[in-house]
Amino acid sequence: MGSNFTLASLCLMLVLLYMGWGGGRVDCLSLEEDLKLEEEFARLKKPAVKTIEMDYGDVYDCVDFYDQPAFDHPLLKDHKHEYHPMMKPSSYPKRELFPPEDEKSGWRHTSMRRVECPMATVPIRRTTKEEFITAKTQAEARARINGSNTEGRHGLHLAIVRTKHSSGKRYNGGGGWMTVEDIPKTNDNQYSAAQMKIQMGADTIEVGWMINPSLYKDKRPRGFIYQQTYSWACLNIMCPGFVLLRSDVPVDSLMDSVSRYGGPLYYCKYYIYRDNATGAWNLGVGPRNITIGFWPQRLFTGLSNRADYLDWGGEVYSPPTIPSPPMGRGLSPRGSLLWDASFKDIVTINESGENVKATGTEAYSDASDNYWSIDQAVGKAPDFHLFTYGGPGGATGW
Ligand SMILES: *[C@@H]1O[C@H](CO)[C@@H](O)[C@H](O)[C@H]1NC(C)=O
Ligand SMILES: *[C@@H]1O[C@H](CO)[C@@H](O)[C@H](O)[C@H]1NC(C)=O
Ligand SMILES: *[C@@H]1O[C@H](CO)[C@@H](O)[C@H](O)[C@H]1NC(C)=O
Ligand SMILES: CC(=O)N[C@H]1CO[C@H](CO)[C@@H](O)[C@@H]1O
Repeated sequence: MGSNFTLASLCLMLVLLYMGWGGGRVDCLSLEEDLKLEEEFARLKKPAVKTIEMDYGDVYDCVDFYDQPAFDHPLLKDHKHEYHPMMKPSSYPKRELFPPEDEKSGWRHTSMRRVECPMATVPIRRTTKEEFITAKTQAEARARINGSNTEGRHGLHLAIVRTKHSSGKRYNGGGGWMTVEDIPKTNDNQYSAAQMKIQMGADTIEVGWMINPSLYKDKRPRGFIYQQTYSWACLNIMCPGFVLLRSDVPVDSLMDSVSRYGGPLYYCKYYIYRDNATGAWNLGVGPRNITIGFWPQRLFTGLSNRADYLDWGGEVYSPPTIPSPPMGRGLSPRGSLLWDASFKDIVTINESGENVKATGTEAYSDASDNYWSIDQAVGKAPDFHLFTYGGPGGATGW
């Protein structure tokens, strides 16, 4: 459809996407809403210094650091010269707990595809308007839930390990290793993901990988980020806020290797930590925790300080009338690293900025006929705090 995408086709698409959301709430976009969407989509187009086509089909525009979408944010646009592409976190969390990669243990780090953009530019994946609408619809469903409370109209389900609100603890972030899985039964308009989330009040940051055929036109896992504040909720960098730093690591990298039954297991590592000097939330990925960017403190009200909630685990989305997709390995977990999708070495960063194994957590699923998580709690090296999760899916309704 591309540029001759009409109002009528947009309406039809939204009716299809929102089908069953009842009450005639979102039957069709008003002209005003369509103009707003058109404007948001147009704003994402940035002048490219160079364009790179990947062998698997994704196209990246290398955009000058100062032209990136982050700086369209009303709270950032007058401050962009406080930021520069060579920025580094002012400090890192203390007490490295992460085990070194160990071939003998049967798990390996998945490779994340790099993009060779020139220095001082950042890679931004080109999206079509249909992909933009898909991502927006999914982000809006995501924004309807608060923490792990999925009550209400959404089509989103979780099987996670979470911190308890009642603990009263405050966190400077968290991290963990998550297996990367192949989930071929994820259909159009659905996604199946593994994620880590931090939250305070309405502000949420989520990172991980997802299989999302309508967004990526294939069923391969890619990294993702999600941000939610009182004014925005979006996937990746489809709304302003996240400042990309690296010219070679996009937020939505393709992950080449997926885990197999009986091994080898492929993991990716994610890390979100609050910079003590600037209040920004840094995103680190990979075995050497490369900082790929950050969310500046100015964006947030809740997360302008520390987080009070974290969770890790599987997340799926489906329009509520369509049975939800499988999660993890697509079977109920047995509590075995070889047979289940898993997270290992989940950590929180405590108030003094030190990595600690996540303690006082609980397993939770909102659709306990379809998805489960088994929290094996705090253990020894090399897995530390481990849990497994997954399920065949098939949930419909809210
Ligand atoms: C989300 O839930 C938490 C804990 O129950 C609560 O403190 C917070 O205000 C809620 N946030 C929103 C936006 O409803
Ligand atoms: C953070 O963790 C370290 C290491 O376990 C501990 O020594 C320190 O007291 C903790 N800080 C807080 C505020 O709990
Ligand atoms: C933040 O920095 C201050 C001053 O350098 C230091 O005293 C404090 O321990 C740091 N806090 C964290 C969480 O790193
Ligand atoms: C946990 C953590 O952040 N570890 C390392 C991340 O990378 C920096 C820079 O390479 C190290 O100094 C940290 O120890």
